[in-house]
Amino acid sequence: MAKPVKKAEYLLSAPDLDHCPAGDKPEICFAGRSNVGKSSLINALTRRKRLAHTSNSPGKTRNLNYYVIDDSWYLVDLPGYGYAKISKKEQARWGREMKRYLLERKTLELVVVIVDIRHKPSVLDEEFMFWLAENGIPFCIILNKTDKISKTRVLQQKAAVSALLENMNIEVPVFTVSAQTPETIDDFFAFAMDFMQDAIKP
Ligand SMILES: Nc1nc2c(ncn2[C@@H]2O[C@H](COP(=O)(O)OP(=O)(O)O)[C@@H](O)[C@H]2O)c(=O)[nH]1
Ligand SMILES: [Mg+2]
Repeated sequence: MAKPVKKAEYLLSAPDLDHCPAGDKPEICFAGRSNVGKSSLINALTRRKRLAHTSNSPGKTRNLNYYVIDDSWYLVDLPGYGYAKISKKEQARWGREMKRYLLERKTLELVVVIVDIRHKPSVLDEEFMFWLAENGIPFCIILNKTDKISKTRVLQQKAAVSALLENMNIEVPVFTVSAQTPETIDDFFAFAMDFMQDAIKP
């Protein structure tokens, strides 16, 4: 099992790739629609209550928020996509900035696409997964908020997402978790640490 996170600190908030920290450490980013629980999962993973700001009003996080974990890697909270209440123009600008970050950030090791397990992935989610695969960007999927549905339903939803991925010819791990129960994130964390192992300098 991966060692639990010992130290987690907020570093900075970057409006775009040019304002990200020097690429001196490997990083993992959390992506997904607004309100799926990206910030809550960062708190759960680091066992901190309020490291990342969670919110009931979606679309608030406009920047890439950087956290330094155990002085050795960055965890990045990306702005949520598909938030209807901002203009099309602004959404398009974000889309471009995010794609630039995802394509050009050399130290980005893994993208974590987070989906609310209660709903089937939206067209935006599907397009995003397809785009990542097409561009050879390593990613995995977290289906969050399992506490909101029955165990049977969790399995059904996971199977549905696996079928969707198979249809797109995409082979990536799918984890089912709840930010309310941090232990459910352990499998994902072990996978992520394993994935970054070679990039992390002791
Ligand atoms: N029940 C439950 N609520 C969650 C879970 N994860 C997040 N939430 C709630 O969903 C809302 C959005 O979470 P947040 O982390 O801000 O989502 P973000 O916009 O993706 O960063 C907040 O009210 C959280 O408390 C979960 O696993 N279970
Ligand atoms: Mg957030």
